[in-house]
Amino acid sequence: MYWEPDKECMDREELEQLQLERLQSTLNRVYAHVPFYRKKFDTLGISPEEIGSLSDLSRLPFTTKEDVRGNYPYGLFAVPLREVVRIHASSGTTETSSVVGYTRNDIAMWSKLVARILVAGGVTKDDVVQVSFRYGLFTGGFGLHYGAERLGASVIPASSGNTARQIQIMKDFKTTALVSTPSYAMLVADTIREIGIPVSALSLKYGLFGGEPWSEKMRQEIQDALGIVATDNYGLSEVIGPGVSGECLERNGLHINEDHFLVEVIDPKTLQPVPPGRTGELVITTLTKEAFPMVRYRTRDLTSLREGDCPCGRTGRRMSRLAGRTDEMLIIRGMKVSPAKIESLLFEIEGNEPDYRIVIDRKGAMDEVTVLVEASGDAPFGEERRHIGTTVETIRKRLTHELGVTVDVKLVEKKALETVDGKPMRVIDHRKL
Ligand code: DLL
Repeated sequence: MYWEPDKECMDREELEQLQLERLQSTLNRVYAHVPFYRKKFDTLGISPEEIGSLSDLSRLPFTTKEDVRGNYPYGLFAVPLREVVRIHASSGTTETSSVVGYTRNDIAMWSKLVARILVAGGVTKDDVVQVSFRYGLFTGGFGLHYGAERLGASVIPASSGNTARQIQIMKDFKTTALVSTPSYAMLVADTIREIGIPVSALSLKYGLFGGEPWSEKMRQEIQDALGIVATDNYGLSEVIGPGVSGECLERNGLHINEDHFLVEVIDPKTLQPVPPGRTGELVITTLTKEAFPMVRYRTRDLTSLREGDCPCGRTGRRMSRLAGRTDEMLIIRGMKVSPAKIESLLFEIEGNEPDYRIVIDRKGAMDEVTVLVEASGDAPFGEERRHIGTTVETIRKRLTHELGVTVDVKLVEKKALETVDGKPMRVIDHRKL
């Protein structure tokens, strides 16, 4: 089953011709409307007209997360705000987040690509789809919602949280497909077990999960506990949100929507392309986006391109499930949290940099974050005990507010945080992902 068979099963040569045309129009668009790109191209002495083949792409500069942040909030938009009908942002509420915009055409295209992914994962218009991604600035909720609606399924915008109620809805409304982060699906599975509802009382058939890494073992657990077929789908705000790639029911790699995204996999050190099958950093160029086009965006996500055809008949190349990231970005309950951000917040609060450690645990299905902060002699941590409670509370509130995830803060004795080879262990992740 396909959503757009003519596009999803396109002949390779025809696809590459389409990609080239779309690449050229994207380059013209950014050169004309985004000073950041124009400056970069001019500095390198490249004009969009010179890009005459897909292999010329490697002459263009990369775009990084820092570039996006540096242009906060609207600097990389290629259309005036009056043409933007939706704004999303990656995790974080300050200038450290990426703000992205969509025109009406972008929303239509996005919905279509998400519909493709839902269909690849087994969903049809006869399904009742419960979207348990957060609705808000995060692209997960609205992205999947619009895609499922476009497909014609009956969509329940459950959003995340209140799991017992979600399960009640699932049972009463006869939900057939659950769409969420894999960790939320685990929580649903655990809660069902706790409440004592037999899986046979539910109508679930499919689960479409993404937004964070998850293992094959976790897939197996979710499938067994919920009696569903679970597929993985991938995307990121800077490129569009969900809808970049997704598994079909064969579950042997994620089909990339290559008529809308040009992908490269590079060695993050040499920045040279790596051959298919080899793991490297995924780099994406958008081909049809109007409001927020991206040229050679370094995703920091590690994957490899798969060789060979997929029995499902789709010709879009497949990428392997993610093998991690090149940076230290932590994904906690689907929220992206950077240790560097925690460090700079501690610095801001304290005026000097305390020793700290970030500890992540998974209790049941939920991620829990604790920041251990070392008391120092001169900073407020070292002051009398009565001040300590206030300091800890200040840090806890500030981190929770800025990071968008609840953080527990504990003060530890001076020099209590042991080191390895003299190096601090900043992050300890006890989750087995
Ligand atoms: O997480 C978009 C999304 C929402 C994708 C819902 C799929 C489903 P961001 O918040 O910008 O956007 O985070 C993007 O999340 O660079 C990856 O590191 C990670 N990520 C997303 N999907 C997967 C996945 C959304 N299937 C960042 N497996 C990306 C592993 C994933 N990591």
